[in-house]
Amino acid sequence: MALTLYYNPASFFSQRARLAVEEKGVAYRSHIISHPSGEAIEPWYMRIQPKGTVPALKHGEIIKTDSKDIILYLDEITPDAPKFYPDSRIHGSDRVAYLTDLMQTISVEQISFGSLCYRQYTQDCKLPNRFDVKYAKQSFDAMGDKMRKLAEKHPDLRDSYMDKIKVHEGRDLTNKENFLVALKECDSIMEEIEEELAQKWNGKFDNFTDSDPWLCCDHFTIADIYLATLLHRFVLAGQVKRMWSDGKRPYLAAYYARVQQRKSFQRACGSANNLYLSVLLPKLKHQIRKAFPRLMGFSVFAASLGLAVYVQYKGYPSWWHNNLKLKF
Ligand SMILES: N[C@@H](CCC(=O)N[C@@H](CS)C(=O)NCC(=O)O)C(=O)O
Repeated sequence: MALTLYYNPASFFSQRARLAVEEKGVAYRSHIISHPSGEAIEPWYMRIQPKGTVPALKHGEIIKTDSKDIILYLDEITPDAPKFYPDSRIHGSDRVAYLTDLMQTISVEQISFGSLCYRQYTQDCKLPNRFDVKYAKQSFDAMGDKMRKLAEKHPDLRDSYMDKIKVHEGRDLTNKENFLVALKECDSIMEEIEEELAQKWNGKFDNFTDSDPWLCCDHFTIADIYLATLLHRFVLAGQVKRMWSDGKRPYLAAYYARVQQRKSFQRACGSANNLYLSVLLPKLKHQIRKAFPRLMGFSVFAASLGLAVYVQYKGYPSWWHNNLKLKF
């Protein structure tokens, strides 16, 4: 049975899930969720993912609604493939657990929103620049209003909408202090990872082959999924200079260069900084999907009207008679 992955190409947590499915090479259907159109809070999606976030994975009746759970589930359904989360018999498995938990503490959303709003702390930021604190607050308020209306209209989803409103109200993604703290915490985590890579690669910075280890093990694990997507986020958020460039953390730089060669990474993250592919196309697709019943209705109406006008002035077309002859 095919998997369906609901995601947005520009979303950080979606990239984790996508990188994982691409790594496993399992067949999956893509359903892109358009955030700007509010698709993630539409009732049909809230019934799949009550938190209204991406990613979500559907496999028959089974639904996974968190990127880490999706990664673990992929391990479960591919018992013969190397494990993202290897068991204790595999050398380096303890480091996988430790570094994954460590990277899980990074507030990536705070860093993304902070980089959008406080450009002075970024360099070559690739995130859309029409975004600022005022715009962010207006969008969050508008989303809150929309969710209140949806909660009234769909009593079965009321609790999910109210929980989501609470989550939104309880966080302050545009707070400058929180952003700077998150960056600082990230700095020290990147330092630990640099040391880990230094031990593993011991002076090797390029010409990697399949026999060279990844962050913790000989194969690509969940820790690599977390690190690869994180480094990619730093690129988009204009944080490369701070995190690894100019010889600051040469192993991290080498890691990013190496992971960029990986097909799975290119497929999972490649379109994230393409405004057309990651924002405009999903928005257009969503609008067409939504307008489809109306478009169909309008087309049938316009065709019938055209035919009626034609018949009025020119009589029945020949194919009409032919069809009638065939029938009777
Ligand atoms: N813990 C979740 C987090 C998912 C998440 O927060 N996704 C973001 C996109 S990167 C989202 O959908 N945010 C929209 C919102 O919070 O309303 C996971 O790991 O999948």
